[in-house]
Amino acid sequence: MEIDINKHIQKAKRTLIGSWLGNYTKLSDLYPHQWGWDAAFMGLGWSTFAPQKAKTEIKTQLAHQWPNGMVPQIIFHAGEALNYYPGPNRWQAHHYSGQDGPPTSGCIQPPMQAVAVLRIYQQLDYEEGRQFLTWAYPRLLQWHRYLYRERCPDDDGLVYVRHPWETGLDNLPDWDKPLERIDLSTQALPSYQREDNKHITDKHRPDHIYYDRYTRLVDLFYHNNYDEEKIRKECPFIVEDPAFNAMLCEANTALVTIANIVNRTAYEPRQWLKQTRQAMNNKLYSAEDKRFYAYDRKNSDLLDSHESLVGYIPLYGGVVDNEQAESMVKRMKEKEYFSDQRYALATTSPTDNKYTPQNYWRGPLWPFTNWLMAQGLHDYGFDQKVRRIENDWYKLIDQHGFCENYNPETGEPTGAYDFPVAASLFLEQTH
Ligand code: 9WN
Repeated sequence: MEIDINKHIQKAKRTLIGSWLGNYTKLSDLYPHQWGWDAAFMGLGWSTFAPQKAKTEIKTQLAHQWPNGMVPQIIFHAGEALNYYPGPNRWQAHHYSGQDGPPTSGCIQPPMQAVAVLRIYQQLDYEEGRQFLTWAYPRLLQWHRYLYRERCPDDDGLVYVRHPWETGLDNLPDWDKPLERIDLSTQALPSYQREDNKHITDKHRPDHIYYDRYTRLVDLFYHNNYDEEKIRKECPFIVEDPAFNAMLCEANTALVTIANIVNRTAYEPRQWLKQTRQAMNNKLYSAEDKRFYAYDRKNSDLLDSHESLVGYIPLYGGVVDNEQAESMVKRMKEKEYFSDQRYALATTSPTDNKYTPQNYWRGPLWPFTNWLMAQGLHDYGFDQKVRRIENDWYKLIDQHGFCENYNPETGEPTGAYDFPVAASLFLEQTH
């Protein structure tokens, strides 16, 4: 049966409107605050029919940037009032951020803001668009400077993450090895209460041991006063993630364009772009396996024992040449991402020994990654593959609505329902 895309576009708009709180979009009861890359993704969807709201979403987010330039993973607009774990009291970040206003968490997410800002500009009237860019540009520049100053100690263009939440792809099996290094035996972990599994069944969320590890990292950050140099020494999880760095490349490209529009020199973002692309290819790409791997800085080693989309998201961001793209897609087929047996794209490959089709990032299909992969595949002319992704994704929307993620075997929703980020990315993809 033909899917009525227009009907779903109207529904998607209603989902966004129903989640709008006046200055940002509430994601769900499960995630009742404003999130890092989600806010940028919301900006993309809002820009297709209500660019003013898109602008407000990003302005709200960037208004809470830390003085050191960091754009936090979560802005707790309602403080501790809404139940989310870990909330501001666990992060203790407000003692160190030097920033007024609502508290925030003390880590980051993939830097998709410049991409959103450029898109929003394109949808605004000329004068308003320029004003928006003029306002946003120095803030975006500060954000990227933070990443290259604090998170790129070798000055080689590769930015590291220090918590799985910073990748956005939280419990991929790729992160298991560095996480297992976290010693939970010697020192009792101060107690905490999870909130996520009050909304979503345990089997769809990360296991408890992961939350213990996530919490241990959060505690380590504030014990080190959010001093990045100290954290870098102490933290067992310091990873150069190819997906994060690919998004950074795309954001740098957007920043170069923005700099040109507002008549600033684009020297810095252009240099960053060149360096990061080069370093990704030199250090994270395996010519033998035809894919990227994350790099574990604590073990000076590639994290090459699992098969997940982190290997291929660098099709986004203009990181690879046509030949590489061709072999990466070939490998994706071999690893059953496009198999007719299931919906495309599982986040962790069905061939991986940790593939769990109902558990969060260990198998489920996510609109976030489907969108990134569709963008990347389109850039290299794999339009048939893009159509395959869209067909499966839209079929799931038709059957179940805008969900956070879906079981690729059965299509069953495995996360939040009526999820505005899923609706937003659908609006962007169909625009
Ligand atoms: C932790 C908000 C976020 C997304 C992440 C997704 C999930 C949070 C959580 O929800 O992570 O950041 O509590 O599980 O993994 O990608 O940004 O939608």
